[in-house]
Amino acid sequence: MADQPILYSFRRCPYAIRARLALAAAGVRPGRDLELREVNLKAKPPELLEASAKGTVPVLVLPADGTSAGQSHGASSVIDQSLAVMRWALEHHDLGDLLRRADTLGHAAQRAMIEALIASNDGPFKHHLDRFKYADRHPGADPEEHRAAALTILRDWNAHLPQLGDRPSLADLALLPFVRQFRLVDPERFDAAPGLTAVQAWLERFLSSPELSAVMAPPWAPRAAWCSPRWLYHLALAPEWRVARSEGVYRRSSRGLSLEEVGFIHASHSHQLAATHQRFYADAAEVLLLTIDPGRLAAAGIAVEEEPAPGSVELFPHIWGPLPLAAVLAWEPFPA
Ligand SMILES: N[C@@H](CCC(=O)N[C@@H](CS)C(=O)NCC(=O)O)C(=O)O
Repeated sequence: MADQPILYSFRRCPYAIRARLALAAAGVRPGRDLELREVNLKAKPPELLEASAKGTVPVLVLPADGTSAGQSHGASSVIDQSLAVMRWALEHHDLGDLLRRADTLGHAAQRAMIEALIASNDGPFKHHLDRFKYADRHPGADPEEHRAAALTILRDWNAHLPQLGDRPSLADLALLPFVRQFRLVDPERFDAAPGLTAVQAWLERFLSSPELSAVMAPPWAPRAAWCSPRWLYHLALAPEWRVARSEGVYRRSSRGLSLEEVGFIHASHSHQLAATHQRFYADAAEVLLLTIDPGRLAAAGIAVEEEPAPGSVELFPHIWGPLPLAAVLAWEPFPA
């Protein structure tokens, strides 16, 4: 496991989707050929930020002897742009000739068109998509103006896509996740938009394709975020967490026991979570997983001790004091 490539990914991110599509097309299988780490973008694991400080997904971390592509990062190398991940995957294995490398008549022109389409997507189309989809994040932007500008680009693609032939290319994998996102803002209007027959049919094929389904489901897209061994975890009951959020501090130790009764708050390391859940919470409703940053506990003056659970030699992290909300990076239903 340790010398497998690691892919940091986020299920719905179009950049991560295109990377997963290319890796899957290259025959890569999570679990067998790489370790997939689904990321919560609101609580990025320190391992991701150490590999690539800019903190975007996808990021592919290759073991020392993986390849010379990407930036050197200690013993491993890191590819932190989705297109570079796609090219890395397909340069190793490109059965369908998605890169159009075969020396066939017309392929040089197709390669140039692939580049042009990707530049158009990653530049202007993405710009307008963001301002149409997330108008609230772009004060002053008129979403309708940006929708119209995006449609103009799509009409241009509508004229050019047929020239890439029937077989999928790198451009299909690179563009489709973004067109999918554009459609999702207002599917009915997209489907009724004139002058887009080829693009609409192209997207429809993609939406019902096994290739897309495969990368939107486990093992390519787990429902739960990866648990870092650098963080601590605590299982909480939703009503008790709600009380904590209103009071500003969490004071439960374990199921049915308070911090005052026990003296410390029980917690788990990532590898202990499943067993802790099984042992104490399997029959509980509304269980939440709290992700705790031990650095923030230390900053708040709260000690964490590794101590054996009663009747066991296994060491668990014990939080010796009330849990400040600021040390909780994320909470989500558990199991996801
Ligand atoms: N140029 C990058 C862009 C990747 C990107 O922006 N990903 C988004 C998610 S779709 C991200 O990670 N954003 C960071 C955040 O939301 O904090 C690539 O092609 O990989």
